[in-house]
Amino acid sequence: MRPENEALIVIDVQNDFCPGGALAVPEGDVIVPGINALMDEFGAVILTQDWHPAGHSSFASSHTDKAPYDMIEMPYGPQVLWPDHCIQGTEGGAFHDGLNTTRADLIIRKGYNPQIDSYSAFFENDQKTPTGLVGYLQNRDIDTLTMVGLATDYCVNFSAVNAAVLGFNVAVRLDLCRAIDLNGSLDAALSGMTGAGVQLA
Ligand code: VGL
Ligand code: ZN
Repeated sequence: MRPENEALIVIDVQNDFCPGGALAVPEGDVIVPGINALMDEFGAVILTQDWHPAGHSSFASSHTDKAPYDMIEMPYGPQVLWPDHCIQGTEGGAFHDGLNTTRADLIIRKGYNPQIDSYSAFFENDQKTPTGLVGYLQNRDIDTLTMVGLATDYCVNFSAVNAAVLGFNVAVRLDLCRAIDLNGSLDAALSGMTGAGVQLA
């Protein structure tokens, strides 16, 4: 069954977030077969792709005297600085080879604005600038979302919380996500998602 009001949103299953990548998430690749299998149960499949220009402001290398995983204050709030990752057009930014991209109805790219990071599939990290995904879902009368992918505590978390606040029914399949887990970020994400009304499955 593929209910037309239900979408599977696959977050950032890209080479740089998998073992061997620039911002490797432990076991990031292990979830790929399960995600492919789950696609059969949804009327819509949407992939997101972290897609940064070289020199992006979220990269530690773009700031003097900063190292990966340091925090800085951006005009829109605190921001973790990352290793260079998911640069537009690179192999690291490409989807994992095993991911079924054929089934995708829409691929939404994010993080292309040099000045603002974008963890969420819905809004950039200023929590204001839209990616366009809300309009797409509303136009297709999709009201129920299941999220899977990388990383549980960053892009999945921000996408799920934004979706719940926007009024979508949202579930996260934790068995098909993997986390970065930086300074307690996974526990914070799990309680944040629960508090926002996201179903953790
Ligand atoms: C992500 C850090 C930086 C993610 C993306 O996909 O969770 N994390 N860019
Ligand atoms: Zn990124």
